Amino acid sequence: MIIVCCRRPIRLILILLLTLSLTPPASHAASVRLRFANFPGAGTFPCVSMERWAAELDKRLPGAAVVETFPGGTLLEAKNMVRGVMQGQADIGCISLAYHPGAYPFLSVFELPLGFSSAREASEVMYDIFMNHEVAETSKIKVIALFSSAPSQVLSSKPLKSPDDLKGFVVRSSGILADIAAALGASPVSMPQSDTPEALQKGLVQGVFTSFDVLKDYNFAESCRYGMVTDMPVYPMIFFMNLKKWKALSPELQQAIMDISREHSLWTGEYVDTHGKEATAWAEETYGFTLTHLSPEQQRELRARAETVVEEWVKKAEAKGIAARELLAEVMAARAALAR
Ligand code: DTR
Repeated sequence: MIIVCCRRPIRLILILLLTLSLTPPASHAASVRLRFANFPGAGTFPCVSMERWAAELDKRLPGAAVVETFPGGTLLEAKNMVRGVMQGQADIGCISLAYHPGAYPFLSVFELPLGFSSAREASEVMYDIFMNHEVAETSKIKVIALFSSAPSQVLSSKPLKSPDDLKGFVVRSSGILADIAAALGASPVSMPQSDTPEALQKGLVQGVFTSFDVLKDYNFAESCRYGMVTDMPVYPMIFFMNLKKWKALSPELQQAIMDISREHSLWTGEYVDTHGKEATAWAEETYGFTLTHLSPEQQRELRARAETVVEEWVKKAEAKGIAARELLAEVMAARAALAR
């Protein structure tokens, strides 16, 4: 505290100088510690995105936050991520919405076969539509980024030559993607991506329904030497914050977080698109990974089978109070506008 009753100005100056020298630099004084939990391993795209988010925030507002990152489920795992962040064990978390069937009736529209050709495109549509709506299902958390994986393909430990080979094929998938796998004739087993390496190793599943990045990042190419290009839906994901922690942040820090939010979401989509291509080339070189490309007719047939899940989604979403048909139309229009 500054003493204002000093008689001599020199003493006042000395006290002022002393006070200033004892006060740490502004950026340190204001530094907030943010613990960011993520469920997959450090090299996977959600974790690359997490590290980049921390770096971008520091560029935007240097020293305002110290972000401690916890990849690989070291602080929270896929299944307890939402509860853990809401209870304050971490300040920020990452989830793949498909691991929580029924919990995100609005955002689950992005798990449907809507023809997204890339994660970049899906992330942009998802981000803009989410930000334009009051979304009830996320009212108890603060969403700070939204993005998706790239379109889903089948990675397999046995050769798959045609859609008929998918019959009875035991494949890891989650959420609506699991329903789609079933509609394609496969036998889906739901589990988070982070549990899949063990399931593949133990032979509990014969393959994975996901994007190509994991061929390299989880070394799935070692056991999955074959792939089928199915171009099925993306998996939507979010970064989200504990709401109380969010509200306690300074307006400047809140602003900085939202300033980087859209650009970072789109960056993540673009990153996983590019990385998926690199991972495929790497798998071909390293393990002789081979891809089956379907004929246009076979692709149409698969798409038609996959689309049978849409009506079911509409019913479920409407039962949860979502204007499902309007939302679907809005997503399709936004996708078409981007593709133009
Ligand atoms: N398969 C989806 C999304 C996904 C794609 N690559 C990764 C890597 C790490 C975690 C998730 C994903 C999923 O399981 O969520």
